[in-house]
Amino acid sequence: ISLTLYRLHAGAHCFLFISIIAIVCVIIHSANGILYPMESESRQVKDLSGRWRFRTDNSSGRDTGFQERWWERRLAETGHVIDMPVPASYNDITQDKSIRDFVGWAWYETTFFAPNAWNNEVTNVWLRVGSAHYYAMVWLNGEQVMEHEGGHLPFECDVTMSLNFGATNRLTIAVNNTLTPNTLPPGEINHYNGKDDYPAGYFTQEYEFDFFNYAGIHRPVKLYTTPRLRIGEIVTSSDVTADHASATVHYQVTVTDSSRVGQEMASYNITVVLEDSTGAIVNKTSGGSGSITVTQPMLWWPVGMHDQVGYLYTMVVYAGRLGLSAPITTDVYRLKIGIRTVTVDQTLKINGRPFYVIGVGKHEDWDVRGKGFDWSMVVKDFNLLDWLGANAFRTSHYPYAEEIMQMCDERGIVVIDECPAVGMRSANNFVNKTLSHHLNVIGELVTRDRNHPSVIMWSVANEPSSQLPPAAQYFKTVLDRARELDPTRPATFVCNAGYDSDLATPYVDVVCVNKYEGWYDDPGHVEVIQKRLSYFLTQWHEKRSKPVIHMEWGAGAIAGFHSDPSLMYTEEYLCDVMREHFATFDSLRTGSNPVLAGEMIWNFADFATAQATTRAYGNRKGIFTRQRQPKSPAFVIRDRYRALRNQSVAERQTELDLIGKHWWREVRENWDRSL
Ligand code: GCB
Repeated sequence: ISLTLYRLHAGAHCFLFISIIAIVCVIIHSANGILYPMESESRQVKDLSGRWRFRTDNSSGRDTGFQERWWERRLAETGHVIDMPVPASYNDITQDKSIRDFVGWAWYETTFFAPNAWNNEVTNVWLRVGSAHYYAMVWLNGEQVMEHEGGHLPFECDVTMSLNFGATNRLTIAVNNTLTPNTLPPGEINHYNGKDDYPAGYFTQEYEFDFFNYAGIHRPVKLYTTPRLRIGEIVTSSDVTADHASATVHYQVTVTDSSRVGQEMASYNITVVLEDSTGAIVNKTSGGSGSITVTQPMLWWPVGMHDQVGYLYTMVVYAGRLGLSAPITTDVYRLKIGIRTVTVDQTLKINGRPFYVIGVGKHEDWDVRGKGFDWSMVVKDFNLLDWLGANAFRTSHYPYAEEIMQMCDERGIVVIDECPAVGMRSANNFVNKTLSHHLNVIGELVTRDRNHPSVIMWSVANEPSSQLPPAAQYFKTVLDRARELDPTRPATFVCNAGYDSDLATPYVDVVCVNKYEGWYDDPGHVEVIQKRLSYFLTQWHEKRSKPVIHMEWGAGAIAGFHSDPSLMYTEEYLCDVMREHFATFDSLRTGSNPVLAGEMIWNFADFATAQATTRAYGNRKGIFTRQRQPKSPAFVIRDRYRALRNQSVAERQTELDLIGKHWWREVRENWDRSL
């Protein structure tokens, strides 16, 4: 029995929740291993997505659910429940404004059947929540099994001991979307107590980031089985020789054995087989860590750099116990990997070749489902990226669903993978409490995504007030942590402090900057864009001597608003802003020491924000509407991105031709010599 003091809000009128919770099973939501649930000979997956039961706790302290211990009985017995899809944000599902704008604990419940076949000596059953925003507590059959802070990242635990096998099980999840100065992203609750002109008990949640704080269970909740002796974590990386003739895949496998805690690794047998995309075996080895040599490897290339993009191998890992005569395999896991390198010198390089980013800033944001994972929307977005000719996006401003990362691997879309540290605009965000959570989040993010070849860089934050003195040490610490956890990728944060005032970019590997020339700067004056933007980007480059990516630029354009000559908010205005930016980018991306390593327009599509006088039904900087229809600027950017993409394919072809000629000359010379 443990006493959990649960403090949710900073400030004098914080909600203080006291709950006595019996914790029977060990709570595991470790950064040590959180492999995506995959089926195999030894693993089964059961998806609990669907229609769950739901209610918000509308009590003034939002604590009735804890006082009345709602997890101990059917949610419907505690009060009125409604249908709620999982995964989805709950905000836009109903016609009820109080649910859309709800702040506090929202309660979810579902029931499922656990097959008797899972009830045996050798099987463990895991419960995994893909993500829930922001703070989640999970009970199975009335028993607390997990809690987790932070949206956008998965958490899981072993629920074998809490399940009713051959019977129905009740799963209760309470989710709280309250943000404080120390959450990521941060926010604040403003109470209006003592203000006689506001209703009694009135409060609002405020935040500095520019997207709606959607809440709920955003990604699928799954049960999956593993043998007691299971593969807990696989870490891979690769080296490629300069001539691309050979590669080495390094791996490390962690095995855990819940039936024999403390067993020496030496008593386990691990076999690693590398298969090509047809399933043919390339090479194999054994042991908990080691490397595999691949001759003439098919490298992982992004869109535009090769005619075969997104090539993936499968690493098949077998783990077992050493038997008396032969090893006994218990667990099998198949991990898709790509062989590629990322390096940064004067510019950003993939497999030793310069890579120029032509991308978009995105959001997980869709009509009705909010930030809820939805295959139709996800596949549509990838088709639009292809239509545009983009080769990259940033997971602005939080980690995206694992399924999205898998599609990036397959489609050769490069990802700059971002932490949910956005809106850190005041000094009280740069304190130890936030820092320790930030370090945890980086751990969870890197652990989840480090095997994705598409991920080429970690972004630890977006637009923090990096001109404030505490930001320097703060960001040095988080950037170092990212590089320590993953020495194979560069790390950065996205900066909008001035080149003469920022204190934290000395610690990044690539300078990533946001600037809205012609919009927030010099609004309405497209005629100054080229001169001012070129000056700005060149200053950054000279100041830090690192490659620069222009990570956000753009302008609001409301679909259907037109004017010629253009005016702000019309489609034509964004087209004009684009043309001026493109001319500038072209002058800075070429030459022997190019200033620019990439460009990303903000944003891929219109998205929901908090209501504000500066936001007309959300943020309208999308080149697509929120319903994914193109505005006229989408065609302008498509012309550019497709031309750049085809140009790099053509450049690559020239290289191949040269290699071909070179090879033919060598054959001829050898032939001549032998005659
Ligand atoms: C920014 C932010 C992004 C906003 C954008 C805007 O700099 O990084 O989250 O949505 O500006 O449109 O204001």
